[in-house]
Order: sequence, then C-alpha cells, then structure tokens
Amino acid sequence: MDTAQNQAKKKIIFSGMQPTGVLTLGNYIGALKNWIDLQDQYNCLYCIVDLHSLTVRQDPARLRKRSREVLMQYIAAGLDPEKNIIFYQSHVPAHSELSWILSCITYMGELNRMTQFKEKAQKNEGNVNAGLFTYPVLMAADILLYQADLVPVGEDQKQHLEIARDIATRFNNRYGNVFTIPEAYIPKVGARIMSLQEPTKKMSKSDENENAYIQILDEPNRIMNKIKRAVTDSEGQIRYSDQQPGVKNLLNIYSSLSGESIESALEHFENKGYGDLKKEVGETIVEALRPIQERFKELEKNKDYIDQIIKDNGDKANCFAQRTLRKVQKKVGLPPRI
Ligand code: ATP
Ligand code: LTN
Repeated sequence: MDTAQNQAKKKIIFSGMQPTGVLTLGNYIGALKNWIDLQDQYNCLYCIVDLHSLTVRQDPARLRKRSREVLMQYIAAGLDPEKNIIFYQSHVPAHSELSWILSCITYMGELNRMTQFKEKAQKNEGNVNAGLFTYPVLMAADILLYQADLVPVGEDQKQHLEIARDIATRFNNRYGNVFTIPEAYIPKVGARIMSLQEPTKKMSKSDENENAYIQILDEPNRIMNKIKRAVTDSEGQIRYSDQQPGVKNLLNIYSSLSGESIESALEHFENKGYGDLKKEVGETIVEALRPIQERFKELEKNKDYIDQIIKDNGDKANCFAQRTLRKVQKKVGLPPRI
C-alpha cells in the first residue's frame, strides 16, 4: 500500500509536452511511454506546456482544443490521473513568475548556444520572438518549481536539461540551496524517432508534411500507408546502420514497441525485404496504438470527468509550486507579504 511515508520518500518526476498538435509516435516512444512506466515508482507531475507553445504562432481556438486533447491523450496512453498530477502550465502562474527571476541569472551567451532555438528561428524566420529565445528558462522554471529529481524526455531535450541544471546550480551557489538539481531520463532505444520522409531529421508533430509523422490517433489505414511511404534506401538489406537511417528508424520503432532488442529484431527480419519490414512495423504500431485510441474515444464522451481533473490537478500543482516560489522570492530579496 502507498503509505504517506512511502509517498514522501518517492523521488519527483516532472515532464511536459507542447500542445502544438496531436502527439506523435516520437512523443510516445521518446517520452510518454516512459512516463507510464515510471508512474508507480515516483511522484510524477506531467504538464501540458501551453505557454511554451505560444513561442510559435498559434490559432487561439485550436490551441485551446489541442491543449485539452493532449491532456486526454496523456490519460488515454495510460497516465493515471489519480497517481499523477496532470495539469496545464498556464494554470499555475508560478511558472511565469519563477521564469522571470531565473531569466535574470541566465546569460544571453548560454541561450544563444541552444540548437532548438537555432532550428526554430530558422524555421520561423518571420517570428524570431523573445519567447523563443528564453524558452529554456521557462522550461527550467517548470522543472525547478517542483524540485524534480528526474525529467523523462527524448534526446532533443538533453541540452535544455543541461541549462536547467546550470541555472539551478548557479542559483543555489549565489543564494543558498533551494533547488534540487534535476537529471534527464532518456530511453536507450527510441530517444530520437526520425521523420518518415527525411529520416535524418527528428519526427515532429508540427512538421508541415503529414506523411513525416504518425499521430497516436491516426487510423490503422493511415498508419499502414504512412509506413508504406516511409523513405528507405536502395541497399535492399535490413541492417541497423547510420548509412541506412530510414531502415534504422523503422527498426527502432519496432524494437521500442515490441520490447524486442535490436539484435533479436535483426534476426527476426533476416532474409526479409523492406516490404515485410514495413508491413510488420505498421502492424506493430497499429496494435500498440489501438488501446490508446479506444480510451481516447471514451474520454471524449466524459467532459465532466476531464474538467474535474483539470481543476483538481491545477490546484495541487499550484500548492507545490507556491512553496518553492516563496522560498525563491525570499532568497533574492523580494519583500515579504504582510
Ligand atoms: P514541436 O513539433 O511543436 O516542436 P515536438 O513533436 O518536437 O513538438 P515536444 O512537445 O516539443 O514535441 O516534445 C515533447 C516530448 O517528446 C519531449 O520529451 C521530446 O524530447 C519528445 N520528443 C519529441 N519528438 C521526439 C522524437 N522524434 N523522438 C523521441 N522523442 C521525441
Ligand atoms: N521543451 C520541451 C517541452 C517542455 C518540457 C518542460 C519537458 C517544456 N517544459 C519541462 C520537460 C520538462 C520540448 O520542447 N519538448
């Protein structure tokens, strides 16, 4: 039984995803699937980082709808709202408040090195806003507010975790120990699922080309078609090699979802062709996503249940976040409330 004492001893996990679209197979394999495996051993907070998604121009009505859908996708994928605190970032004002304070101990030079900023700035040439630049500071605030020990993310977020650790260490050295120094938790296989159309680029839910990603709510036919169209190569041999990024990506997907090691997957596909590989990978994806899609449909009918989760979890998160924020405000010399 989970006694209060056990609960208190458990380490803390924090992670989040942007509501910039329906979650992809990359989000699922790189992060969400791990979150589900971790929910029993840790005290977990899983956030829908809606403020982060404002760094790229969003249609307001769509953003609102997508945010709610991402929350439902978390639950449909297996996150138990009784065990985890699942909430919207914007419902906890402390994220923005801490972010400001942390931005005053973060250097332009550090932020300038972030590869995600460089990539997104290139992609959104007409909208290189200040939020895009300070994005990692808000992410550090997300994590540090809850004194998280572990942050389960895909490989692309490794650099952001490093800067969060640097900011936390700097704060602690300057003002005294307030923050736990968080660690990234990155899966061994599947930490970087690649685009199905350009397998040297990461699969991203905001890619313009719909064939580049699989959404966790894609219908079986669509999944099979997208996999059939996935870019491979002209080698004709199934090997796990950087020279064959398309095939390697399919093997990673297969291995993460089936639980088979890469070695045993290679044995399994020995003497088979790309057609067989694609068919089996497609079927494995369809089967892995089927229960998620069924639960999602159920949740869609249950508006009150979702509303209640949003409210209760937002309150809980606020309560934890305030504790850290107050300590920080005191340490940096902001006047106490009377
Ligand atoms: P966007 O396209 O809006 O930038 P995204 O699809 O890259 O979004 P995020 O919301 O930024 O996804 O990321 C949520 C989580 O999913 C993070 O932990 C991230 O590391 C992980 N993730 C995203 N894409 C992949 C991928 N292709 N492979 C593995 N993990 C991924
Ligand atoms: N930056 C992440 C999303 C994100 C996040 C976080 C992840 C925002 N805040 C805190 C882990 C912890 C991304 O772009 N994938």
